[in-house]
Amino acid sequence: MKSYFPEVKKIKYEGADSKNPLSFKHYNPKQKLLGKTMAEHFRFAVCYWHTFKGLGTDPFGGPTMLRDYNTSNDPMTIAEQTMDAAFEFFTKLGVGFWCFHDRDIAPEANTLAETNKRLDKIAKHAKKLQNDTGIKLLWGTTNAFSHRRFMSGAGTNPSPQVFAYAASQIKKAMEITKYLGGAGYVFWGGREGYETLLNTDMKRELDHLAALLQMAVDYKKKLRFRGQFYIEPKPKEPTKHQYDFDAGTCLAFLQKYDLLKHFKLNIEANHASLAGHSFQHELQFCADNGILGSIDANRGDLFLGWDTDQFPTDLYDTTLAMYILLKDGGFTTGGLNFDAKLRRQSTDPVDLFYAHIGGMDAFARGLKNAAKMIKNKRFEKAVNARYAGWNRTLGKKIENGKVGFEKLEAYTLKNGEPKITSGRQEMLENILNEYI
Ligand code: XLS
Ligand code: NI
Ligand code: NI
Repeated sequence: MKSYFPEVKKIKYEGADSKNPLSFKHYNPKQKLLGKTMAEHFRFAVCYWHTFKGLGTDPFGGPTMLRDYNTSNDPMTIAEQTMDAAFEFFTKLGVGFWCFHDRDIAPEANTLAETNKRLDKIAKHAKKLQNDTGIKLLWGTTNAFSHRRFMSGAGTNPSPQVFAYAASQIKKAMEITKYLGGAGYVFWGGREGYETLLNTDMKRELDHLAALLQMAVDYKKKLRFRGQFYIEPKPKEPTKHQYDFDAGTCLAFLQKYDLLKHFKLNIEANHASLAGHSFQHELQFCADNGILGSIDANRGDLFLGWDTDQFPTDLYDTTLAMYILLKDGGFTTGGLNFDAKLRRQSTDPVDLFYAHIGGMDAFARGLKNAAKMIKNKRFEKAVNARYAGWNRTLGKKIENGKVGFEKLEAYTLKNGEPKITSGRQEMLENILNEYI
């Protein structure tokens, strides 16, 4: 088979002293920490859309990245060659998983029936490559946002005909995901949101979105697809108000429409920051509510207000994310998907390797740091000490509902001014630096 990355051999772990940029310095898939290998902890996945279909375009210019697999005049030849290149890349990088949108792997044809035929053909090819390489599908999803028919949303579109089209597309994407043994299926509400209330019935749109998800739940049962469903929050872009704003908004939506038992969340770092939250905040919120499912790893830019989807390199972020994930028990069906893209000027195929190696090493360092933080219990002890009052008489009575306003007033009148205790933030930040 033709090689699309001939200059790269299988990436190996060479240790922190290696000067080889095409090696892992920290990600050692076989190294065990807290009872699991690094590979088991992360379940790393490569995304198909940015990595193989994103070629450096931005609103001001076309592709900058020329790829050998992208040169044919026939769209299905391109699709097959891209799939070959993708599996060569996954294998050389040494990840266990991949993720895709239906429209990433096979281009749309003139009718839905023709498009579905193309999908079947390419899925067959993908299945063979999965079998040959042992690489698995972390999750599949639907692109119901790029085509012009979806300009006003998919499930939240004012037109029931567009709703029907979206439903048909999701049905097929779920079937393909099941066929490829996907461990999950993601719903990212591409254009589920609005620009102006002058033309929008928000309540009705949200009812429709819930109806679409309920249909997906029903069909999942019928299909006997056992993968986990995820919703991926994002506050804005492409629309001004996206309905899946953040983890809290998604939780309320799922509760309101009685869908909570069928979904977990897929938390993306850059979406968290767009919502005005830290990545860690969103992860902790999910952990606290039992809905932490999977992660889209990337990062934004402090000075840019959109989803820049850069590769993660910040060790504070990776350390704190892994700390929360480990304390939550780690991934089950989920994994760590690099929903990240090369910068427009990183034009060479080899740049894809540098980017992913950097992300995997940054997370490996985060994992090692977090494992130490968990073993040493310094933060755990500090938090426990801060809340210790809740384990004593007064705190217990409040937590157990044994007292009300009158008894608390009597207590306060008797005991006077509460004792003030320092939060010790700077000291704790200094301790965190000892681990980084
Ligand atoms: C876009 C989203 C998208 C989802 C999958 O901002 O991150 O890539 O992960 O549809
Ligand atoms: Ni994403
Ligand atoms: Ni994104």
